[in-house]
Amino acid sequence: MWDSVWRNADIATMQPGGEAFGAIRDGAIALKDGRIAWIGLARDLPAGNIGPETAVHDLGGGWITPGLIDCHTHLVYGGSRAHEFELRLNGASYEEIARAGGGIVSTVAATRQADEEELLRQSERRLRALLAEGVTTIEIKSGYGLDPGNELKCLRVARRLGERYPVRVRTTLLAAHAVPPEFKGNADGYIDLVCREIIPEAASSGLADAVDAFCETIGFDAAQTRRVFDTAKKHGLPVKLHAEQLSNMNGAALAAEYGALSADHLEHLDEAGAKAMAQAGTVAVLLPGAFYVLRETKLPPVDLLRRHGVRMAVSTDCNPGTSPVSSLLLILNMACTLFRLTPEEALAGVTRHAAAALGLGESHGILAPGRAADFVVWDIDRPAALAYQIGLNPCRQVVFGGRPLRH
Ligand code: DI6
Ligand code: FE
Repeated sequence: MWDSVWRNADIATMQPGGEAFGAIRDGAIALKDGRIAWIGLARDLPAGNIGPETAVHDLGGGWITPGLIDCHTHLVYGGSRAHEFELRLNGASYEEIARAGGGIVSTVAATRQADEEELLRQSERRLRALLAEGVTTIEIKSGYGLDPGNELKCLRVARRLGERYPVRVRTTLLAAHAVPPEFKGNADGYIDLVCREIIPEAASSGLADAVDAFCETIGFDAAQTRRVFDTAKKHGLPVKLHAEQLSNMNGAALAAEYGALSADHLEHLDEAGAKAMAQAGTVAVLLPGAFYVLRETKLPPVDLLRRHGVRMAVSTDCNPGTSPVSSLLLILNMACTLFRLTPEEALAGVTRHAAAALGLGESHGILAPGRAADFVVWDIDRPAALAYQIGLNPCRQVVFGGRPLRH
């Protein structure tokens, strides 16, 4: 017997290749043990599996989508960078602030100073804002600790958020985010520490699900990135990369060479990088929040990615510097308005493509039998409304692992 049936709504399954959004008009979903047991037209629902214990929910209209997936966040960090927001409004560039000891390094001080409980308290309010908008899976990076103890502290906080809230958390070690003050001028020495201590400990403790790096003029170069990737692979961890954000360092091609789950930002991506990503199946994670906050002018080459069939995800990049954004619905709008994605591409970017960017492409991000029963009921008249309206959260009900959440 099924645990529950949800009917009398339209369903955007996000299955590719058929109807737009994989739509099933006037559909029904049946759930069993936290998974989807059946999905289809309500008129075809096999009644034989509905027993006295089956909870039947008549939704009275609206749309159902897969639970939203925010696949690139730096959500665990201490402090605020609002003062830098003011500096940038007075003309200072992101790079200038970083070189003057601000930027990532200033958040590092605040993150190191905060103990685990305080870091959890500061981070959970950002998580709660995302969950209120239907996020059911989230990636959370480290990257503001920049030493073994503090990097693992950030990953522990990320894991604890997944235990404390109804959300699937995938953690990513981003120790190679910036050179910490104690290694100023000695990036290679810091990469030694990352490879000899931090990655092995993050892997052996089970605290990291993947490893990331910031390959950029103000981050790490290709050789240093390669060392991080080699160590990650040695410890059985998949990789992803902040690539081509402010310049072209052929980071996307390097990520593709390592079979990276994703290459992220990509404003400066060229055709060679797009081709390499397509061949490797590496997902392009587009981050319009950072583009908007930095007032970038170089758009990521969406047409190039389309032409080469590179899957595109979109995400908040929630971080205190370049994307202090805790709204994935706003990012949907920015992906369309700024990057010219279609609403269907944008919604795929926070469902099936975001799942693929986290290595969850076989189990999440599409509503189909056998997959996770993570979905959202929205008060909208069409899926495009999720990208269209700003500041009006149409989330009516979230179901996580088959369990309806109190809203
Ligand atoms: N690129 C970004 O935009 C963020 N990290 C990265 O590698 C910025 C993080 C910060 O400014 O705190
Ligand atoms: Fe980022």
